[in-house]
Amino acid sequence: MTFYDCRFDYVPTLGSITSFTSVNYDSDDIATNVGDKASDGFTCPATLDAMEFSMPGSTVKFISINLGDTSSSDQGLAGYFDKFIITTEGDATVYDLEPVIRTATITSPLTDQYPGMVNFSAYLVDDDSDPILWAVRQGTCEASTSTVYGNVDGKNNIATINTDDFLNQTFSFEGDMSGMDLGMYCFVYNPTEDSGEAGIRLTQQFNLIALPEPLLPTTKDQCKKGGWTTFTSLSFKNQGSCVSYVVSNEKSGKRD
Ligand SMILES: [Ca+2]
Ligand SMILES: [Ca+2]
Repeated sequence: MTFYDCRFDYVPTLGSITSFTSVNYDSDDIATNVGDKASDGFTCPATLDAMEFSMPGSTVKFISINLGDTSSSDQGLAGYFDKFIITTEGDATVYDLEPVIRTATITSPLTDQYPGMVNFSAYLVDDDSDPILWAVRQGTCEASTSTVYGNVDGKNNIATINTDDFLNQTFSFEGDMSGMDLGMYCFVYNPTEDSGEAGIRLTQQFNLIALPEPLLPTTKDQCKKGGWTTFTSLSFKNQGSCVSYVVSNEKSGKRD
């Protein structure tokens, strides 16, 4: 293994400094500079194409794109890359160097939640993965107070975070809120910042509200025409058991 046998440098002549300039290099273009490993007894040709003749089966090991001047052969080179395209026979690969706009979004919870398991979800778009600080707080979005879940303020709840795709770094936590006081809560999703990054701290307020009262039948008619199936909290076996329920309730009502 060697770093390289022949290295072909292509240095663009200066284009405009106020707009982007397109530069094309073909494999039969004479390289600006050829790095030739001295000790191997092989003299590198002037073009990539010629490698196929002087050393059949040669391959391109890697392509490196440098910005700014690094040696006397590329002095004065200044600029930035917008995009580069590598074309082989019938195949073009585009590397478009748009900057990633760092954003985040909370996707759950909804504004109203019933006591029970509540899902907290969000995602971060970035060019790397940043540690996430998060909390669920009672009655406030303010830091350091009334935290019921999170990885701050002495809480150590573990959320499921997937950073495989930097552009969609997902966050999810299931919190059991049964038995908690009803009222306003706040989910805070706060990715930490690398130096130079704009701050992100998202909050989502939501209300923990009481479960709706179960519907109960009060007349025999409500049991008929399949009506008995709608009273799911009582799980009637059939219309008859629904009717019996109404009748027995009526009787007990009269006794009162
Ligand atoms: Ca970052
Ligand atoms: Ca932040």
